[in-house]
Amino acid sequence: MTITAEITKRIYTLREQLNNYSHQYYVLDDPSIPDAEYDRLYRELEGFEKDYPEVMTADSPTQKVGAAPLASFTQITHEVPMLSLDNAMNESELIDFERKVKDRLKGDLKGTEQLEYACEPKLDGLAVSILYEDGQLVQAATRGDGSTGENITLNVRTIKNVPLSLRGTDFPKRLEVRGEIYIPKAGFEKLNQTARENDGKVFANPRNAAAGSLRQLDSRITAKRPLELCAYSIGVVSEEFDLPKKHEAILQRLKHWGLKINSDMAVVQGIQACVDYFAELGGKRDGLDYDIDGIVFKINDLKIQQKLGFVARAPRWAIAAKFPAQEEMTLLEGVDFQVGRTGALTPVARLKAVHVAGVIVSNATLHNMDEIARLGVKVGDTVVIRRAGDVIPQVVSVVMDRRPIDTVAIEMPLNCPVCDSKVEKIAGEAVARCSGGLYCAAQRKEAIKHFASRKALDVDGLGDKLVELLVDAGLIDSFDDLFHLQLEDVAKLERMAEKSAQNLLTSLESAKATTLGRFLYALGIREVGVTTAQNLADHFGFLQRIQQADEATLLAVPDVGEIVAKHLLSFFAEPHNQSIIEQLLKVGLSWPESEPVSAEEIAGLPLAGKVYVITGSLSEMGRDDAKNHLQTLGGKVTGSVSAKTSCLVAGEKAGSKLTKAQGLGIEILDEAEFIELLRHHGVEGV
Ligand code: I6G
Repeated sequence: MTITAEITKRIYTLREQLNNYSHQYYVLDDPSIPDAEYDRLYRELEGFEKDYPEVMTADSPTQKVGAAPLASFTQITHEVPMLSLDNAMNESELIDFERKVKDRLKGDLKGTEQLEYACEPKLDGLAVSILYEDGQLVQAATRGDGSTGENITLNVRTIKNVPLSLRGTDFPKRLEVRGEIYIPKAGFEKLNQTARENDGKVFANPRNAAAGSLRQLDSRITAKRPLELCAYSIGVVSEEFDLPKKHEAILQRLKHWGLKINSDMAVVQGIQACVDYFAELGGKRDGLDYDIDGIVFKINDLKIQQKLGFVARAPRWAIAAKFPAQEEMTLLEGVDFQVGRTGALTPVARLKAVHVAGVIVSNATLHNMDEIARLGVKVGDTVVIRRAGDVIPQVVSVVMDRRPIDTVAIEMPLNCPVCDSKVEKIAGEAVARCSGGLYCAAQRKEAIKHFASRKALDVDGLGDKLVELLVDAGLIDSFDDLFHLQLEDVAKLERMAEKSAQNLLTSLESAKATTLGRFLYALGIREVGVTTAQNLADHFGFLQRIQQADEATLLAVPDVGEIVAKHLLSFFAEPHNQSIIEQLLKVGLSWPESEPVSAEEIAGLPLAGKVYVITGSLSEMGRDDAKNHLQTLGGKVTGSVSAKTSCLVAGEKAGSKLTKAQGLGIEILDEAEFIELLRHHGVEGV
């Protein structure tokens, strides 16, 4: 086929558009078109390039899919060595850094002058060098030993936010961009989740995942990994090129040429402001989208940088202030098996206490026996513990070269460690369960905690600790016992004053007036969460109808599939459960009964057919209340933004869902507009 001028023009337009959209999405975090539109344009370009291979260029947006595997990586010598940074492990070392800088600059500084610093989060990834010639990406290398690195050009070319050609025309003939390649937390979780499901390689942390992904000889594998680049400096630059005179201005220039820089960076005056920035970002560390291990502070003025120069392999004008490590090594002293509400036995590592990220850790989860097999861990091993954010500390690997000869294999007990009932494992399921049901004190405690929890009966003042005390004191065995508690018995409990005991009894009395949805959820039927319980309540209206429903009738309820139906049927068929329900009704639990809402009625509601997502924090009501109001008006509420979402309710500090909704052109309501919508449809008290 011969190509026409019109098609050639279209190909160039498509490339430019796709590069622009990709830049908006990956670099500016501000997409302007839905993903589906991007995919359509991409496929159109792909089609043309297939029909007219002669128009293919190395920088086409379609060239990010990887190439045939290499036999090995070649070596690249860095024209300008890639340095490392000195570290400051605490505030006084940071203050000391400035003192040394000022000493060296003596005479060059006016007495009162504050030094200006650029502050950048130090991402936990891999340092790389990317060389552009005439605006085209021609080479990428790892840092290696600082003088020589590995040629990873084919891999870096597949990274979505690394431009294959620089934007604009005002770039130097040769430009070496330096930065960190990393995997954001969300991408890391997804990558490991998929690996677990497919028996693939599970990575210990985002840094290892980034390193493993970047050091693939087959760049088609790299192309599938959620890698990103954050640029933080430059190396080689054509001599004749006039660069800005401040580090921060250079970063802005890199951004202008299409490279992502850190949006949390700041410029501050004086070292005390650096200390404050360190504390502020430290406070936000767990909430960031990416892992950081510290903050890099750089003298912002390049002339001063030049005066200070280098020592050994590190610049004198920069320092990395480190946060406490999120990983530490310690000894696995034993493994206990914890019994959950549904009887699932979770292996918990008992560790020699160790400080991790500022907290003493002596327990960590081992998830299940499959995870223990995957780690190859035994009691007596030295293990690596990771504690990131609010999540439970995890055992991420075994230090094999520290393994003593007398380690002991970890085995699932045959009987429940709490009630001695048999432990059962269903083929194909990763978890093993205690078969004791509510006979098992551990399951009883967890079941009662769930029964009293906020989304269930919401018994004010009945927290986890108190439930444990009540069960251990033999005062409660089942849900209904809660409603027979006597003031004098409760008041005798450890740290329970008579007033608190009275408050508890009052809360229990008020909790008796509930809703059918809450009651169903409180029963703790497997796989029946808040939404399914509410759907069952809406669909059937009366408890008795749910108890008597057969499989086909249950399957007609939204959200109820075969597994949930099976759990419901076996729960209501169990005489013990029937008796619990009877007892609860006898002690006075009640809810307003209503005829089920028919499909016609739902279709007639004002928000019928609309799908809402709620994000961020609302100041006037809880998310559950917001959700209930929308559902009462016939709207559906889901957890994630997609093309099916009709409207996003965005409270304070809305994050990625808001960005995605904006990109998809979805209607967005702030809290005031949302309340207005509810009032407009007659919702009272908002
Ligand atoms: O390893 C590094 C991480 C981050 C750096 C760095 C950085 O700036 C934000 N900057 C320099 C100059 C060096 N390494 C050598």
